[in-house]
Amino acid sequence: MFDKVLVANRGEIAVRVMRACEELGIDTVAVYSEADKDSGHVRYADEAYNVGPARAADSYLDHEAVIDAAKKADADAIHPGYGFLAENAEFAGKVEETEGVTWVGPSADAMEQLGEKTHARKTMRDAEVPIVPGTTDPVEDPEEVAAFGDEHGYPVAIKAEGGGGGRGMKVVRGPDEADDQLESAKREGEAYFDNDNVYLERYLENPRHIEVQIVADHHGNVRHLGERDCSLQRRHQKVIEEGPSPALNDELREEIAEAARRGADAAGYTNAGTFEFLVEEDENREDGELLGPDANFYFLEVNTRIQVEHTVTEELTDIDIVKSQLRVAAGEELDFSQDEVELEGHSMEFRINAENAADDFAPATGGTLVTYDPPGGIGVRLDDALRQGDDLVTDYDSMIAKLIVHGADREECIARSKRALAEYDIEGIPTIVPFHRLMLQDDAFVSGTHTTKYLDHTLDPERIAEAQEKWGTETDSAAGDDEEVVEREFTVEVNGKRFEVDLEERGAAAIPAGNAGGASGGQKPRPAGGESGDDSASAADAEGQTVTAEMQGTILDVKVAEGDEVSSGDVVCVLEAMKMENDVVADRGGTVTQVAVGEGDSVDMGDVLIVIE
Ligand code: MV4
Repeated sequence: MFDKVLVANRGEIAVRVMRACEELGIDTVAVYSEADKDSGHVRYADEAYNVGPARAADSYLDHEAVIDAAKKADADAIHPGYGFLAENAEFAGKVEETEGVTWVGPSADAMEQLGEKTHARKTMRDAEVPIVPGTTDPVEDPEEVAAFGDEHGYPVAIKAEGGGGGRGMKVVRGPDEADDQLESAKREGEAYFDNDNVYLERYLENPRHIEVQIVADHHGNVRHLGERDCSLQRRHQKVIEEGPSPALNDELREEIAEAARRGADAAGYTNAGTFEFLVEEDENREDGELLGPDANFYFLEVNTRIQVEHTVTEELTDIDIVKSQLRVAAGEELDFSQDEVELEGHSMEFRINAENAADDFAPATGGTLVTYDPPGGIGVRLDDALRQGDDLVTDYDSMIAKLIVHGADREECIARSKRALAEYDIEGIPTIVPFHRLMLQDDAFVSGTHTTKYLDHTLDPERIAEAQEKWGTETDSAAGDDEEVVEREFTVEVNGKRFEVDLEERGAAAIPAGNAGGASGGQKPRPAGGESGDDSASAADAEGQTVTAEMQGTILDVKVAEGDEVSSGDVVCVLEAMKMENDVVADRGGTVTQVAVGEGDSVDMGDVLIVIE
């Protein structure tokens, strides 16, 4: 086994990996950026190395800086966690070539081959793992897209060969869209994966998202650890994951898991990985009825890393997947057979994101954890890296913690989750705890009939606003008024009984947070004239309707000019953010009176792009 492991990551997953190391008697090395000098993963590690400035490209993604830190620390392995360098075959290859340092993950070769989606589809087809009907070779010509649509019907998905996780996928609903969508998919593929090859699949309208956890060693042992249901997603971001899936019967469950095991075997896969599938939902499925072996399931892609939601599987199987990764990388043989993998009870993971769900899940722009008092008790696990008093680091993703709940069955798991989320006390930053509490009393989620379309297309946003009002600790942006609201909590005793009293005062001067009364924390107001720029486009005021950037990114294209008439729903510009091209649309019609951005400009979240009167 290794003596010292460098964890090339931050936040909860870095701490998660270090915890496994600690239990195996392995010393831990953290790397950190300037923004993370005081972060939890740095405090947890035995030693820590600064790898550069806040910008991830200059620190956590800097191959040489990370490998240099491993050499300086004399670490004998690098664990990448998820995100950052985890699925970067080039980096894995560099680690493999570094004398004395082992890559904790699949081989660079396997990562590269499975990362090329057409190659992965061929491998799976040959291993008799069902793939979505489509092409296994790249398409070049819009005619081919239309021909495929004619033959197999619309919609057709165009996907980038190097893509995955929702990046580089375009949907074609009719022959007239083939041209534009093909071009856009190729452009995204070129921009993000240096590869403009794209392929086709039949687009499934309303699938469930099921994924199977795999672990495999270097001695030919491949095990599956059952499935997770990740259908509850918002704009390709998972929010709650659970296992076993509430929609599958045992026969179908076994078929999908065994297909994944077969696929991993055929690909010569090692270490931990996840096989993603789409399962076609049956529109006429009754409450309590499950999808059976007649349901269609299709392989989508392999995630060649430990995933955020691996914890769900750990709770069900009692197998520490991170320890398995370390053991396999060190050359040990897996010490359990497939028969010994038993799934017990039901588990759910709730991602605790510092976002305001009522404001379109806007990430917090700063703040301090004035109160951080997480739940505990039977069946409750918390993976996090923050403690009370910490400042929120907003340079990376918004997930600050994961709450993982285990129960004897789904019903107990739901009741326990409600209890745990009600106990979770966080003040100073917004979180999506209220949203999770809403889901636990939502008919579609509780009955397990939700699909990947549910959050983006079906759930009424008004209900999220109500949940935020009821359970949120926020008082400012969620309330939708600009007036300063000061809240104080008092405890009063009347006739020997305690009462908690909340007082609200509107228009009063703010009182500092963190006092004995525990002022309710909200999203920090954006600094006037500050870097996060609500007001950086100064000409935009209450007169016109402003179209603002939903996220930080780069303007790829501006579709309107001053004086143009637009209608509600018209695309006014294209914003590249989070590695995707996003159409920015006018939500009201009118005349464009100002175009505040040009092609190539970088914009921050909240910046004004266009003004319409
Ligand atoms: C699809 C699909 C429907 N049909 N492919 C999105 C993420 C990427 N891994 C693949 N994705 C999809 N591929 C075909 N042929 C629908 C999705 C999809 C989706 C998949 C899983 C979970 C959530 C999703 C949300 C929208 C679209």
